[in-house]
Amino acid sequence: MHRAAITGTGVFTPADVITNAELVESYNEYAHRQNALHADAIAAGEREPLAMSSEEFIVKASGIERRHVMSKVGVLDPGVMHPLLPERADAELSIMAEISVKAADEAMQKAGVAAADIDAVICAASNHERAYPAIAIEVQQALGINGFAFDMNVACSSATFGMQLAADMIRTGSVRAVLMVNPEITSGHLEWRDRDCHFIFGDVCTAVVMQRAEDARGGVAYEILSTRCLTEFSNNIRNNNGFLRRTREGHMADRRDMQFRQEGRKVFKQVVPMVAELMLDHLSDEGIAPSQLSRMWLHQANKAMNDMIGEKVLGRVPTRDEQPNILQDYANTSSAGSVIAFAQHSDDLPKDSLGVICSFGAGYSAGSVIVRRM
Ligand code: CO8
Repeated sequence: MHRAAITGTGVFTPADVITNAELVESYNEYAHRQNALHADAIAAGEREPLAMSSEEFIVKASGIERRHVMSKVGVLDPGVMHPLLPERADAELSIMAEISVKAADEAMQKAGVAAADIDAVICAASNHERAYPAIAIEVQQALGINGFAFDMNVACSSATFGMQLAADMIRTGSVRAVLMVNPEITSGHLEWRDRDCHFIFGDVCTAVVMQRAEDARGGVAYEILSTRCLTEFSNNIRNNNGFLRRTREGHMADRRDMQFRQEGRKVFKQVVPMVAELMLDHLSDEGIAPSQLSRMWLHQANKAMNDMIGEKVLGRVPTRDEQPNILQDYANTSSAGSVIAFAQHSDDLPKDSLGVICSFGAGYSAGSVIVRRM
């Protein structure tokens, strides 16, 4: 058996930024227009008026201050309320592959590896822009990587599940090195017209190079000591869009359930204990006391949620150094969130420091990856 290690990370951050102020202004204008359009039905008591959104609520409920998106123009246009991304010809690099290549370039450069050193590409994300061919195979071709590639989707836990897969393949010897990319264009499936969730998500792409520990070339590297994945079915986070859509009567209409929807309160209450228990059991089974952890890189959905999980795991409120958040700048970037936190806050820890990368989300799904600085 070989030892597996994370040897490089990359983050592609889209240039467009939407502040809470901009978001709330456009949503409220949309709500005013809808209320004016349906004024008679509202006056007759046949329809509820849309309530206004507020910056104060967003920051207090989530900790999110801004988000990056691939294109802000359509999102902020009260007459559109979704991103507008030009269609690309089949011969062009697709948008998910393009941002994957950008993040991968950084991760491979940090790891000091060339395309010839990689044996497999995994594209792990919440949604893929088409059914096939796999985005991962397109990335493989664009980067000139040999071997094989495939897409996988476990929503917000895609990256940690991808790490488990890659680590297992490296340990057993079927590959020497894996490139995982997490292109999350969440703006495409977020319902920007719903004030309960319009502030939650942002776009990004992360990439992680994983290799045999003995192949690490001296940059920042973390050995993957152990991984654990968990799923438990729940309809509390759901999106009904899919390839059977046109087969179902009425499904081509503008339906709310074709975008992301959730019971946010229920998710909060059910997922916090599930994740804390997963992390504590995982650490205990590996003989690691929570007090030995130098850092936790958690999924970036909600600041209060992370505070509660961190407190349950450590038995006290973690410091910002022990549990860094990036969600204030990126919002929830689904599977990429814990990887951004790791990429931006892992250079400074001394050799032998222990940490956990942990994600959680739709499914429900949760993944815990225990790492040690090499
Ligand atoms: N402005 C002002 N008021 C608002 C707004 C708003 N924008 N939105 C809601 N309110 C009101 C509500 O109507 C409610 O009013 P009232 O008390 O009168 O009923 C009040 O504010 C409180 O609302 P909530 O109870 O909903 O507020 P919470 O404190 O629970 O906060 C959150 C809402 C932030 C959604 C919180 O519940 C949360 O973060 N929950 C966990 C969410 C989570 O982690 N989800 C994981 C999903 S991510 C995932 O798995 C990936 C899926 C795939 C990617 C999809 C890409 C798009």
